[in-house]
Amino acid sequence: LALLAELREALQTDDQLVLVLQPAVDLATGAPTGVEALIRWRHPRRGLLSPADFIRAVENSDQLGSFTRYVLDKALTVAAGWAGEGLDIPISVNLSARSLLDPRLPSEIAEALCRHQVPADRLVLEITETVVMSELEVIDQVLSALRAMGVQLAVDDFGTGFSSLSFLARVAVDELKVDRSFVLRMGDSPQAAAIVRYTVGMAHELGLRVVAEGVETAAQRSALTELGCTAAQGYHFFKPMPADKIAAVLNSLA
Ligand code: G
Ligand code: G
Ligand code: MN
Ligand code: NA
Repeated sequence: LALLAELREALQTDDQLVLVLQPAVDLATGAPTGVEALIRWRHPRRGLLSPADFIRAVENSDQLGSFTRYVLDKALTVAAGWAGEGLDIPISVNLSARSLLDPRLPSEIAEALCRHQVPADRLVLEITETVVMSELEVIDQVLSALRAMGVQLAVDDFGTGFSSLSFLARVAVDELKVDRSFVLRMGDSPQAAAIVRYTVGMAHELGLRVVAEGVETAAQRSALTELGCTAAQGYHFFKPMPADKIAAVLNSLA
């Protein structure tokens, strides 16, 4: 509870919660295909916190809405800056599945896109399907409204949920992100390699973009290329970086 009181303050004072940004790249050309926004909490006493340390508490509190609006606002501020530099690269934001239960979300996102003058298709919402399946009925309308606006949807951590394929059959998405656990084991596990190959093939057959996550080595990079994967993200290419560094990196790649 102390943590939530502190978060309320952090959301108001606006100096503790920061986004770091990690580009994904085209494996053939090295050009950036998108940038994922990841929140960090520079806590004055607890040190640097990852969302893993506090997101569960936020999701179970009345602050999820303001937290989600805060992250979207920060991410769209960054994206609006790129437009000024002629970079038309989409920004990806991780959404807690629970925030999709709020019927006000689409109109809030529409308002934020308008305020920042960012086209809807420059925003990708990453959803982890594991959490989402249980309440799919409820979120269906929210996701449809977002898609109707032109916002893009990505399935994050694909393959780790129990219902990945049911989710895909049910919800129209634009992108699959192959979970990094498969990328990590691909080299010595035929099973993991088969899962990656199959996911990439299915994504292409469905007309979806596919991004492999957690690529840390050149060997993983070439294995992904052999499996037909076209885009990837991970420490091998870029670690998440502060917002003031990203534009220069994107300009150098584009
Ligand atoms: O960046 P890091 O590996 O610490 O992220 C840990 C987890 O937190 C990942 O599952 C990531 O998707 C999630 N995450 C990162 N930023 C955000 C955010 O802004 N909102 C939500 N809901 N989750 C986030
Ligand atoms: O759940 P999600 O895929 O959104 O989680 C993204 C998280 O993965 C971020 O917290 C980011 O810091 C982390 N990450 C990004 N690249 C790599 C990588 O190459 N290796 C590992 N282990 N983590 C990574
Ligand atoms: Mn993600
Ligand atoms: Na992921």
